[in-house]
Amino acid sequence: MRVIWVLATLVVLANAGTLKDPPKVRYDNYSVHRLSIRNKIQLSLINRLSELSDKFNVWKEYDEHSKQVDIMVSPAASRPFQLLLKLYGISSQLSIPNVQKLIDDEQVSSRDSGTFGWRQYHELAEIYEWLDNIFATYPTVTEEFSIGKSYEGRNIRGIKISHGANKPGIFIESNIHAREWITSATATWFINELLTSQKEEVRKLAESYDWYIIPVFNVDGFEYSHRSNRLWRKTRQPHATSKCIGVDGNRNFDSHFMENNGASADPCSETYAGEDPWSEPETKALADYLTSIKDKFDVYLSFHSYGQWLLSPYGHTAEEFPENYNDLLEIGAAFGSAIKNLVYSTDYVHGSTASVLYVASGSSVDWVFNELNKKVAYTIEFRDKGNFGFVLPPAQILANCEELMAGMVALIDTAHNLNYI
Ligand code: 0X9
Ligand code: ZN
Repeated sequence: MRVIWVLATLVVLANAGTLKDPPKVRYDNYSVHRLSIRNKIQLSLINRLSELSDKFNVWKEYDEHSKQVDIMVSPAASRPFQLLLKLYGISSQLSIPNVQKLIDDEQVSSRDSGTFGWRQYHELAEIYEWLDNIFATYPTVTEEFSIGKSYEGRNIRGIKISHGANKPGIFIESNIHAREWITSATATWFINELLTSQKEEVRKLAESYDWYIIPVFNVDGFEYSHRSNRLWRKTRQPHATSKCIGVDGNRNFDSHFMENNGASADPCSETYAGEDPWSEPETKALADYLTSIKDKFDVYLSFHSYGQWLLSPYGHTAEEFPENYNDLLEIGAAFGSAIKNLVYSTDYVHGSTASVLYVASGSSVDWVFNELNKKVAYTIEFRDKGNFGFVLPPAQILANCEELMAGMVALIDTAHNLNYI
């Protein structure tokens, strides 16, 4: 009897295992194209394509600056896609011939032996284990915090680094978009630098401010992007009325929610705003936490990829600009030139989200700027310009980190000189 019981349990567990870990989505011969858009007709065709069919996926929406769109096309749709481009006179460049190859290369690249490092991307469990180690190693200057739990019940953890009570604070939120793995890789590296670097400018950053950093905000989506679908962006809460899952966390904040087409009402869209602001437990938890510490920080940064942009408010309109926009531009220029001066000569473009990129409503940065009145708030879109997109090779993690540090030193310095922090 007992043997049967044990066998039955094993069968159930085995099935549960397969249910939990379905095979990973594959992107064999999916290609990414950079399209140059010259008029509204061309743009609406491209936007319709991605709405109508899952054979197309926009990686980077049209922006006024480059007038380009990055779109991923399934192999089955490749020929009709080429015909449509010809018909509508859209010029295009192939930027990634086979997305699966990039995903495979990302996995086989040299693994750090045993220890946590920045030559590879890590899963959530590894990042949390590393965080535990950090708290144990630096108990006097670090403090653990948790903003609450995700839809699937994971802890959304953060670290506070402080060298004395009540210094001006800087808050970093990272990996709200699941597939943007470079963001948590950079956030963890940055935490490590604040704690270990001997460079004078880094020590000054670390010791003059209180740092609040959430390396992986969209924990469910991040886990899903590792286990099932490398290109997952949204949260993981299902909807009552649609088979599609999740919300774009960066459209779910209660600031100009859904305004000016800056988000989608379609649950299957990558920029679905959710039925209401705060429909996602994650965004609600972050807003509550930020509100509870609103007197403790002056600068808010949200890490994203890709495109090499430093984006300030507003996201919801390109017609208006914040009162302190000139200061935001000055800080942005300092960030950009610090990065440009490094050996990689990487170009970052800065400006308001809606004027240089596209209208994006209900983002975390705009909510913090408008509702918590934090007047230095930026989205940072890390490397690259489209040759790798979200699947930035692990060999580039450290270069991106270096760029972030140079940009951060300049950003905080300039914000300090302008009396914001
Ligand atoms: O669309 C977004 O949410 C961000 N770009 S991404 O390609 N990483 O998805 C831009 C966010 C812009 N920020 C504000 N609206 N403030
Ligand atoms: Zn993003």
